[in-house]
Order: sequence, then C-alpha cells, then structure tokens
Amino acid sequence: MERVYVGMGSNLADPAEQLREAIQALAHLPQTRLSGVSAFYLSDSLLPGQPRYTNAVAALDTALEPLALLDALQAVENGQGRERLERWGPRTLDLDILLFGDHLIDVPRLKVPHYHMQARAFVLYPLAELAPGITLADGRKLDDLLAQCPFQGLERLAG
Ligand code: PH2
Ligand code: MG
Ligand code: MG
Repeated sequence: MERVYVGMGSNLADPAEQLREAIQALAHLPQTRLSGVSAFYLSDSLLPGQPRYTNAVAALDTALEPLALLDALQAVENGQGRERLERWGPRTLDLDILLFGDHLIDVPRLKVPHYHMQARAFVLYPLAELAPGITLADGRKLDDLLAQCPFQGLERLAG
C-alpha cells in the first residue's frame, strides 16, 4: 500500500457539493482506503475572471499503480461532468495526485510531486492538516514550503 495525497478543487456547480461527492467516490475506489480529508478552503482562482474555488486534500492508502490511480481519478472527474475546454478553465472537479508514497514520477501524463504545489496555498495548507511535518520524495520539507507560501487569500471553512 502507498500513501497518496490527492488535491481536490471545484469552482462550478456547487463546489462544496462537488467535493463531497468526490470524497464518496474516492472512498469507493478499488484496492484503496480513504484515510482522511482536510477542511474545505475557499480562494480566488489563479486565473482572473473565474468563480472562486473550493479546495481540499484527501489522503488515500492504495494498492493501485500510479497510472491506474490517475485513470480512476480522471473517471471520477468525468463522472462529475468535467469538460476539458481550456487549460486552467473553470471546472466542476479537479483531482490531482500531489504525492504518491516516496515515488518521483515524471512521465508525460503524470508528474509527482505535483507541478507547482509549492506555490499554491490551497494545496499546502490542507495537505499540512493531514501530513504535518512531512518531507517530500524530492527532499523538500513541507514546513519550508509553507514558510514561503503565505496563508493570505485562503479562507478555511469550518467542519
Ligand atoms: N486550480 C487550477 C487553476 N487555479 N485556483 C484555485 N484557487 N484553486 C484551484 O484548485 C485552481 C486554481 C488548475 O488546476
Ligand atoms: Mg489542478
Ligand atoms: Mg488536474
């Protein structure tokens, strides 16, 4: 089993409900156990002119291989009406593999640790709820990334 952290985001069609639905789907993935979910966070889109995002991070323990998990996550995205029209366009559901055990993955479909996670408060702060003090597979310490990425602009929702 590998411990995997999945970033979740939505800014269309009742984002919090999209994340709750996605959490149920993650809990039912084959060969996988859902081990935890962070609080939900609100933030402005990185690209201007889009609705605000709701983001969270889920922790999974899975026996799936990385690309099999990616296929399963993309099936969940598609099942919740994800349309791939433009890069970084608004979306009903985005599920990104942030970390996959101690693996460093660099193939065309999948780069782990997730590209640019160090610059994204909406990834780092929910991740830190589930995995405080971890060191990434590439040697970077989460605490150092947090220290360089202000909480500013994030709104943590209760519950
Ligand atoms: N995802 C993006 C682009 N911009 N902004 C926020 N606040 N949250 C996201 O999850 C997000 C984004 C592309 O994946
Ligand atoms: Mg994303
Ligand atoms: Mg994505």
